[in-house]
Amino acid sequence: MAAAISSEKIDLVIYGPHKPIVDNGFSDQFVLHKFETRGDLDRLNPAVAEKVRGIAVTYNSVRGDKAMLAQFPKLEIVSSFGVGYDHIDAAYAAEHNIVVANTPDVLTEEVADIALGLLIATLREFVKADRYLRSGLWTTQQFPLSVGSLRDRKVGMVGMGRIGQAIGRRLEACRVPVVYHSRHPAEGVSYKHYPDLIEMAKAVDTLVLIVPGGASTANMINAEVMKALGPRGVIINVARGSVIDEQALIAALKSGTILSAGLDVFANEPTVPDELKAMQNVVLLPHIGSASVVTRNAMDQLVVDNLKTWFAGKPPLTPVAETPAKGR
Ligand code: A2R
Repeated sequence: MAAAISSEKIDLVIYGPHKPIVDNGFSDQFVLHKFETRGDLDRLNPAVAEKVRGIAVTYNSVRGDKAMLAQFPKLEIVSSFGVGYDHIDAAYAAEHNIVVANTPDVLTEEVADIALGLLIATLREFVKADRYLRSGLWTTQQFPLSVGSLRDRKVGMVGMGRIGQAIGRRLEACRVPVVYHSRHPAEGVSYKHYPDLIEMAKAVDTLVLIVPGGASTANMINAEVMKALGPRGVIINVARGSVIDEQALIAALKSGTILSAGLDVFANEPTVPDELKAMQNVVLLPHIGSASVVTRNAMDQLVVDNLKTWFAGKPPLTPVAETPAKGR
């Protein structure tokens, strides 16, 4: 596929919520067609679809599924916001010679911060304590001692990639022992590797989830894993809601099969089950792992830069594994 270094205009679709860095990031060599929702996109003029060569997906609330991608016969690249790209059909893209790029690395430390913060907040009951103070109860009695503590814990990481390793570094600084489960041992990582998730769950009391979403990890944290983790068990999820069997989690939290959970992601965002919202032994965050101004700006910029780099005739900066953009 030849690069387009010419005066010819390049038609791009900007799909998803408005982002100033994306909206204003392209020179007049590009013609931008903006669609915030699937409903907007369904009104796309077929004559425009014929010309589109690149798509920026600005948030994972919109999906680059097969039906969406198939509308664009000349599509070369989809540049997607976020490190997870389970909302993009990368297998379809690979089959049709379309490159998919995501935004890894620039969010690694931010998400790792949230994971450690959520773990400590869950164990030491920050949110409950804050409510306690605001309600005026502190003036009459001390806040009850927390059952949970980081001091006597052993963490089993589920996923030991870029973000998993950044979380591991933080746990080491806290002097917490770390082991991990993934399909293959991670290169250059000295923590003990468990090829079997149940075996690891039996050996630890805390799981921190940081694997991709999608079919291969769907509901991998199920009732059996929670039972293996046991009544001191704490689960922290900064991966994808689909990784946990949410109904099994609710049942395990209610019955005391595990102690507590800290969740930044949910199966059906932004809807969160009322049963979870009613529980005292969970901390619930509205998917804010990477959600600081500085990190979100860096992610938006990388969405733009992947497209610009591609249309300058170079490989994208951060293609996903399924579409490595070889030979460019
Ligand atoms: O399984 P491996 O050897 O490919 O290790 C990867 C692991 N992983 C899995 N572990 C168990 N069962 C699976 N089916 C499975 N699929 C992947 O997850 C690796 O250790 C880790 C992914 O690491 P990275 O690709 O470096 O991703 P990063 O940047 O750490 O982000 C992880 C996820 C994103 O995909 C978003 O969903 C979320 O964090 O924000």
